[in-house]
Amino acid sequence: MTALDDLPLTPTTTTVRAACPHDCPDTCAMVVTVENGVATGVRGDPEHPFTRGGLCVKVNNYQDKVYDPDRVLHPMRRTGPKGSGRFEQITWDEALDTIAEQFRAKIAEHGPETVMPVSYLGTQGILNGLSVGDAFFHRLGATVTERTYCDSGACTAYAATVGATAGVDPESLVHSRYIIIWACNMVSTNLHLWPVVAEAQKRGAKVVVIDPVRHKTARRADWHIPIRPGTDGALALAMMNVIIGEGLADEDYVREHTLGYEELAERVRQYTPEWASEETGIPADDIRTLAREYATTDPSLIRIGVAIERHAGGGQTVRSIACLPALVGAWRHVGGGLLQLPLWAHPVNWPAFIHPEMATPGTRVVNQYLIGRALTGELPLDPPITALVVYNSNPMVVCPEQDKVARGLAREDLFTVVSDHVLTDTARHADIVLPATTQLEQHDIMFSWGHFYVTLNTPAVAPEGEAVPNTELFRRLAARMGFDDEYFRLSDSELLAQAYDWSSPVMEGITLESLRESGWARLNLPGPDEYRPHADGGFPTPSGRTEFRSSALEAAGNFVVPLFRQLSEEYQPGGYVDPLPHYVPPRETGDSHPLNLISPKSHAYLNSSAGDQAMQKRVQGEQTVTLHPADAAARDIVDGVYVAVHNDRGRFVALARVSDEVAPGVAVAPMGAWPKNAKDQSTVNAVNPFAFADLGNAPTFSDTRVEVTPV
Ligand SMILES: Nc1nc2c(c(=O)[nH]1)N[C@H]1C(S)=C(S)[C@@H](COP(=O)(O)OP(=O)(O)OC[C@H]3O[C@@H](n4cnc5c(=O)[nH]c(N)nc54)[C@H](O)[C@@H]3O)O[C@H]1N2
Ligand SMILES: Nc1nc2c(c(=O)[nH]1)N[C@H]1C(S)=C(S)[C@@H](COP(=O)(O)OP(=O)(O)OC[C@H]3O[C@@H](n4cnc5c(=O)[nH]c(N)nc54)[C@H](O)[C@@H]3O)O[C@H]1N2
Ligand code: SF4
Ligand SMILES: [Mo]
Repeated sequence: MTALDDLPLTPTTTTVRAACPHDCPDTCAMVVTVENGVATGVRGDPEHPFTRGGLCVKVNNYQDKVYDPDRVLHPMRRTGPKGSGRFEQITWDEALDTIAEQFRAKIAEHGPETVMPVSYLGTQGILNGLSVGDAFFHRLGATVTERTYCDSGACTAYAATVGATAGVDPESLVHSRYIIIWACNMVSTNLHLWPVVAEAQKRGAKVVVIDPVRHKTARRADWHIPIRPGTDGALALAMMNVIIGEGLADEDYVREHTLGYEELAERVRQYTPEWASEETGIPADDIRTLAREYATTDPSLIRIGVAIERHAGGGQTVRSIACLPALVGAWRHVGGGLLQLPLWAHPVNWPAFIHPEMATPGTRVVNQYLIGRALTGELPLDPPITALVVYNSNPMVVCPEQDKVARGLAREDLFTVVSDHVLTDTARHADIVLPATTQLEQHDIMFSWGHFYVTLNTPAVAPEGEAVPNTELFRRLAARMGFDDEYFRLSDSELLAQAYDWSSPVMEGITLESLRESGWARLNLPGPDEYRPHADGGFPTPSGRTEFRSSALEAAGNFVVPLFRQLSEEYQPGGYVDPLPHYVPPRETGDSHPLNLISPKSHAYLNSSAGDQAMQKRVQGEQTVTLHPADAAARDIVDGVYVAVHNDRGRFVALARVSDEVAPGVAVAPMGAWPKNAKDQSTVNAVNPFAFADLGNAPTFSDTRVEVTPV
C-alpha cells in the first residue's frame, strides 16, 4: 500500500492511491482512506491537475458500493424462475464445474459459436475492462461480440477525416476563445472539463452549446442553440457553406494540410443556411452568425459529445464537424481544433489482452445491440446462442429492444452466467451468478478518454467474500476448460507490466514503479500551454492531411475501428460510403409517433451502474420523461403525473416533467434507471431501435419516435 506522506495518519489509518474505474472521460485519481482494513472514504487527489480533488455524485461514496448489503459475495445458483432473483450459495468449484459442463455439452451439440460473451465497460481498467475475456472466448471459438455502444460511429468518422489523433489536450481549452460544446452535457458527464471551460470563459471566450436541451451546461453557456435531434450534420454542412462562400476559410492551411478542398466546396454549395434552417429548426441568420464567429475567432475549439452519433446520419455528422477545424485553420493554435477522444494518446497494448491470433478465422460476429433478436431467434443464427456469459455489462438496461432482451434472457434452454457486484436485472436472469471485486479490491491501470494522464489503481482492501477480479475469473475459467496457453497463467502484476507500451516516447519517464509512488503521470507530451498537435499538419491519415475526401472510406467503405471489434487489428471493411461529407437525415419520422425521444445520461448514475445504490437513487429519482409545456398541454399532461411512452417497439411508464428547457417536439428520458425499480418493469430502452447509424455500427438512440399519453 502506498501511504501519502503529507496526510496526517493515525497508526491504523492509511491512504491508498486508486483510480475511479468508470467509463467516464474524467478518470479521476482517487485517494482511499483505510481504517483497520476497512475502506472508510474516498476522495479525489487534490494534486491531480485535471481531477483537482473532486469526485462526482456517482462515486463520492464508493465505499458504500464495496460494503453494499445487497452485494453478491459468493457464487450462486438459480433456484427460482428466471428473473425472480432467487438463488442459493454454491462453491467456486461447483460454479466452475457447472459452467465447464454446460459449455462442453452445448458445444458438442451446436459447435463453439453457440457461446456468446456480452461485455462492455463496467470497469474501464486495462486489466479488468474492455478486453478481459477476449482471449478466452477466442480460444473457445465463441461468437465474436461486436461492441459498438459508444462512439464507434464517431471514431470511424473521426479516423476517416483526421486520423486516430489525440486531438487537442483538454487542458489547453483555457486558451480557447470560441468553444462549441456540441451534444455534450459536460457538467453531468465530463465534470472536470467544465472548470477549464469556465476559466476560458472568464478570460473572454464565448461558449456555445448546441443541444435540444437547455441543461446544466447550456445554462452556463453564452449562447445555447437548440437543435432538432439528428440534424447536426445539416448545421455543420451549412457552416462550411457560409465559411467557403464568404471567403472565411484559411487558404494556406487548407492548401498545405487538407485533401479534397475543391470537391468539398462544390459539395457544400447546395447546403445553404436556409436549407439547414428547415432541417434543424435554427434560424438561418443564427447559422450564419455561428459560422462567421467560429471562423474568425482564434483559437476556436469544438468539443463533440458521444450523443452526436446516435442517429441515422451520426457518422456523416462527425465527418462534417471534423472538417471544420482544418477549414478555418483552428489547428494552428494552442487550444484550437477538435476534442473528441484523447484516448488515442494512450499507447495501450491492446493486442496483448485481445490475442486476435487465438481466434478462428471466419468466426461469426454478432453485434451486441442485436442481443434481444439473437436470443429470441428473430435474428436467425445457426447455431443458435445457447450459452451467454455477461460481465462488465447490464444489457437489460443498456441495450435497445428491452422487451426482446428480457424475453431472450428468460429462455429456459439458455444457460446464462453473469459476473457482477449486485443482482442487476440481467443477473436476476442468470443460471450462475459470480461475485466480482470492486475497484478498491483489485489491481488495475487506467487509460483515459478525457485527458493525458495514466493512473494506477492499487487495491486498498482485501476482497469481500469470495469476489474475484475479472482477470482471475478468466484464469479460473481457462484452467477449467483446459486451456494451457501462457497468457491464461499471467498474474495481475504480469498483466500490469504489459498493459502499456512502455517503450513508446509518450511513456518516457513513466514506469510502474514511478506510478506506485505518484499514482498517476502525465503522458510525455508537450504541456497544455504549448501543445499544437497539427499546427503543421501531420495528421495520422494516409495522406498526412485532414481528408475532406476520405481515402479510408474510399478504400474500405464503412468500417468499425479495431477497438470496438476485438477480432483483429485491421479495419473491417463494410459497404460503400460516399467519400465526401453529405447529409443523412434522421430515419424515424412519424405521424402516429410525433415526439423525438432522446435518452442522455443520468446525472447520478454511470450508465446503469449505481442505479440501485440508495444515495444515487435519492438524487436521481425514478425514470422520468420531460416534455415542452406545449407538447404536455396538447396531451393533458402536467408535471408529476405518470405517463406511458410508447411506439411499435414497446412502452415504459415514467414520471412526467414539464419544462421549456426541452425543445418543442422533443422528449427526454435519461438512461440508467433499473427496470426492477420502474413502474411497469421497463425503462427507456423499451422503445429504442437496434438500427445502426451510417458509420461504425453506432446506435441510434436519438433517432426514436414515440407518443406520450397519461396513464
Ligand atoms: N453522469 C454521467 N456521466 C457519464 C455517464 C453517465 O451515465 N452518467 N456515462 C459516460 C459515458 S459511457 C458516456 S458515452 C458519456 C456521454 O456523455 P455525453 O457525450 O454528454 O452524452 P449524453 O449525456 O448521452 O448526451 C449529451 C447531450 O446530447 C444531447 N443530444 C442528444 N441527441 C442529440 C443530437 O442529435 N444532437 C445534439 N446536438 N445533441 C443531442 C442530449 O440532450 C444531451 O444533453 O458520459 C460519460 N459520463
Ligand atoms: N438508451 C440509451 N442506451 C445506451 C446509451 C444511451 O445514451 N442511451 N449509452 C450507451 C453507451 S454510450 C454505453 S457506454 C453503454 C454502457 O453499457 P455498460 O457498459 O453495459 O454499462 P453499465 O450499465 O454501467 O453496466 C456495467 C455493469 O458492469 C458491472 N461491473 C462494474 N465493474 C465490474 C467488474 O469489475 N467486474 C464485473 N464482472 N462487472 C463489473 C456493473 O456493476 C454494471 O452492472 O450503454 C449504451 N446504452
Ligand atoms: S465517474 Fe467520472 S467524474 Fe465521477 S469520479 Fe469517476 S471519473 Fe470522476
Ligand atoms: Mo458511453
